[in-house]
Amino acid sequence: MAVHTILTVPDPRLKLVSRPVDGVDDDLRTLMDDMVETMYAADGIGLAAIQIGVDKRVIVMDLSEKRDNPRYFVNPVITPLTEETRPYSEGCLSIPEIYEEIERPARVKVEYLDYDGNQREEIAEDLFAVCIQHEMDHLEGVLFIDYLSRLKRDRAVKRVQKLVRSRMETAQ
Ligand code: GNR
Ligand code: NI
Repeated sequence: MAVHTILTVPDPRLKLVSRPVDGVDDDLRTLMDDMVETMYAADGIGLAAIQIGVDKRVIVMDLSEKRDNPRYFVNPVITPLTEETRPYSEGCLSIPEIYEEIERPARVKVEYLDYDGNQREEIAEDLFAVCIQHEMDHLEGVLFIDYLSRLKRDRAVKRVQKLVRSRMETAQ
């Protein structure tokens, strides 16, 4: 298993529309294992493959307290189940240290293939609903800052660039 570098804005790869996967095989499971390890190393609750530069429709997530319940979503499809929206202060590993309230549908249906390639369907609410919609957006090349005003978005990108540069200097 391997921890990968997480892309940050304004990396153009984060704007790509990810491609559906043919099916779940051992190569894809290796990618999913690496994504979980990368997500844990970065203290995230979710990760889309494009965040490590792979344009496949694959998401991993772990919403458990003990970080011992990784979940895998291949070729996910989301259907909103209500017009009711909920605000949540979102962050993103590709936009480090920026948090903004984003409104999303409160309940969605999620259809996907799991780690073993089995078709599954479930209802997402609360943080699960927030996170799966945030990750689905990554598969479409959309980031939560795209819902903000241009001024706020541009400021966020500049802050991230500054942060990433200062982290680079610290690492040298
Ligand atoms: O770790 C993450 N936390 C988070 C908090 C609120 C709403 C969404 C998220 S997802 C994020 C990890 C990430 O960037 N996934 O794409
Ligand atoms: Ni994100």
